Amino acid sequence: MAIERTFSIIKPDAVAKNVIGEVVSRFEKNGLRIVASKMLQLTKEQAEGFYAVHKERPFFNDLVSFMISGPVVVQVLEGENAVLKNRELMGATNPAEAAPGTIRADFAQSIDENAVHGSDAPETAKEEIAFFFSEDEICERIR
Ligand code: RTP
Ligand code: MG
Repeated sequence: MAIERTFSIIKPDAVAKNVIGEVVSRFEKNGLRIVASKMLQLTKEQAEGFYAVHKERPFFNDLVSFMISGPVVVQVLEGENAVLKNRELMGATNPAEAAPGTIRADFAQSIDENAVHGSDAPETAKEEIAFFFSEDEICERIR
């Protein structure tokens, strides 16, 4: 299995709850390595651009408002099968349906405020990483 990269956001609700470390710890304990990381306050334009694929959905405006309601942590995670592994660790989009022990089951309130984002495929991971990080902000895997 080749080493893969995925893109993660610790969303404003999880940052406000002071569980950045708990979330990162789930990644690290499950074989994902942080190779890039920064905390930032998204602008409306950034949030709209990042979620452009959902532009026509009824929840789009609420989603953008939520994503700019406070700082987020954006990260690049690296590891075997990183995209799928992160999706498994996050749990279902709606925390009410997320498996016990997943990040969303443990830290999320609702489908709107659901603690984390993770890329849904290697191709989207590439685009999402490039949206937030330049190549020189991503560190080589430590072997
Ligand atoms: P994400 O992109 O944030 O990792 O979440 P996801 O793949 O599990 O869900 P997606 O379908 O891509 O939706 C993106 C985010 O939009 C919000 N959402 N709200 N009210 C709703 O029906 C609804 N559906 C989606 C969620 O915050 C979701 O994470
Ligand atoms: Mg998604």
